[in-house]
Amino acid sequence: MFAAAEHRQNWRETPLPGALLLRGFALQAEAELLAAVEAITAAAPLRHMQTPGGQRMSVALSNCGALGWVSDRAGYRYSALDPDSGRPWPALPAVLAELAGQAAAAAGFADFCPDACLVNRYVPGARMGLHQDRDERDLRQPIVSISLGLPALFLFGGLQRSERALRVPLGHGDVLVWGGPARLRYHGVLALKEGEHPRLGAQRINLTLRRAG
Ligand code: MD6
Ligand code: FE
Repeated sequence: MFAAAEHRQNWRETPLPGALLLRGFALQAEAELLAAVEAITAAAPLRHMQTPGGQRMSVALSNCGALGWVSDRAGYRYSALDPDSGRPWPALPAVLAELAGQAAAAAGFADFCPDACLVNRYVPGARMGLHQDRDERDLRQPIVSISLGLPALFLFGGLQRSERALRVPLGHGDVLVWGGPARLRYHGVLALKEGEHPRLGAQRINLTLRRAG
């Protein structure tokens, strides 16, 4: 049991083969990360996209990097332009690329060089249904996921949607790297619980870095 906050810092776990959870790994760059999120969302405001089925997503999102993940009635895809502004997404801040590269290397993925960073904002009640990440060109490349703000329960399922999912708590500063045999696992996030984070208030921010193109 590593429930006490002081024991959760800098702890490594392997929830499933191909996945590495680095507890507290992002705290080393906390101030720069929060400033980066501010800058990105000032240039490309968080918005609720539509699913291909026409539902409004409860999670608000933005992107930075050469490619951004978007969803609308036509489907999911990566786009070099922000559909709201018609302009390129903000550049990927160096602090994000560096942190992601270090986390990926710790998980055995050398030379991870992300070109896309999805910024997701959850407020209490927001959730992400089970899905697979398969819009990226090279599925041998891992994904690095950085959690900030309120804690959430991450659902880590199997290769079929029906498989029972593991529940992994993700807190402020935790970094989850996954790839290899875990890359196509279904996953999601349970509805965020009410709460107040000292730095971020009543929200959770998730940054997912990928090599999309
Ligand atoms: C989230 N994350 O944690 C949603 N996908 O808010 C994802 O959908 C995700 O964290 C692929 C890899 C890591 C992730
Ligand atoms: Fe995902």
